[in-house]
Amino acid sequence: MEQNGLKVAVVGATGAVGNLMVKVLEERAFPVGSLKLLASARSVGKTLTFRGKEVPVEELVPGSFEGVKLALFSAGGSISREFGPIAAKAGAVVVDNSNAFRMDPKVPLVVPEVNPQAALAHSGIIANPNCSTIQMVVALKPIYDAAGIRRIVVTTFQAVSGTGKRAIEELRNQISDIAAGRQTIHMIYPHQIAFNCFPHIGPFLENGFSEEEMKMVNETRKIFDDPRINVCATTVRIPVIYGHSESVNIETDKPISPEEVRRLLESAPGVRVVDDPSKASYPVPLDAAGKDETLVGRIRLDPSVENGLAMWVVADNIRKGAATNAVQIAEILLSHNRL
Ligand code: 25A
Ligand code: L14
Repeated sequence: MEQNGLKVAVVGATGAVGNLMVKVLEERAFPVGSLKLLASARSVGKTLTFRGKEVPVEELVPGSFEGVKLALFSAGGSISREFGPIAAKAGAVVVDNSNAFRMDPKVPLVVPEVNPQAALAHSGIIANPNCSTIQMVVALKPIYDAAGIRRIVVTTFQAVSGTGKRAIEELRNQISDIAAGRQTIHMIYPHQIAFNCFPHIGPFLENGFSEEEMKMVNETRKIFDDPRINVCATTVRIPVIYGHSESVNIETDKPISPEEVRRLLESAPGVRVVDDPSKASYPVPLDAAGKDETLVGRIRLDPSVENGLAMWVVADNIRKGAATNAVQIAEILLSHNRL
């Protein structure tokens, strides 16, 4: 079975991100020899289609990783903390999509367009950053290299798919309930999300920021390996299913014009510039959904500070923000014969 490829496991395969990981492995022709789909006992009996074949979902147990070379995890932090080290000990390289190991100094935090080399320094576990951080740093990397970045002020407009399948259902159900004149119910979110928005993603911390906001601060510094970058984030949930949008204001060390930024971004990996506002051309989540690129537009000077720039960044949060980024990390290892 494995002579034509590697044994690959997907943990959390029945979830919103895990499902897409399976699809992205197929789309990108990743050399999978055999695929192990793992989830909780609740999902045993389900199957997923991979390369036209039905693959059964198995229960995740400590013995699941025998012979596995690559394990993609997306079943939440507690599962990663418990089973990530077990998979690594069994000889797999773990690419973990949860928050469990991201700030661990021994664990690389990788966005292939920004710090691909960091992936090679792993000791069994590599962390996939938060979706909001990934798309922002993909867009900022060319500017960082050309002019330095000292401060970022970002406001996000985040899709419900980041929270998982049950949040997608909650938004859909509320929309049908409203259309039918029924009362809405909310179980996943603290408020009705249909026809609403709220600045509340993850729990709030003592400093007044939410966990999601502090992920953007800390992960950005780690990925750029630059503790000097100041970040102030406000993260907002909006009633969109796929695709996070971000209003990003930056202060660079050196002056750089919007024209130069546009030129740099036009040749940057993983980026597509969509920036002709007079024709109503700017990134929107419905255009980013289902694609792997980070869309950037509304690039303009911010005259309120020295060396200020403003822009609008949109990407599919469960593709580039999760599944695609994880598979790209595995591709880096593969290209260095490290799998
Ligand atoms: O544990 P945490 O940190 O609080 O977070 C867990 C959450 O992280 C989400 C994930 O959403 C989950 O809700 N998540 C993952 N990656 C993310 C990302 N990048 C992310 N959120 C944001 N950004 P999900 O529903 O898409 O994925 C859940 C997957 O994890 C598997 N899983 C859960 N517990 C497990 C486990 N696998 C192994 N062992 C465990 N103990 C989960 O499998 C799914 O693959 P499942 O079998 O539990 O779920 C199958 C179906 O059941 C639904 N469901 C989930 N939770 C419940 C539920 N139904 C009823 N009650 C529940 N409590 C799922 O919708 C799925 O369809
Ligand atoms: O840390 O609910 O990767 O949208 C990002 C999305 C946490 C949950 C992470 C959401 C997740 C968040």
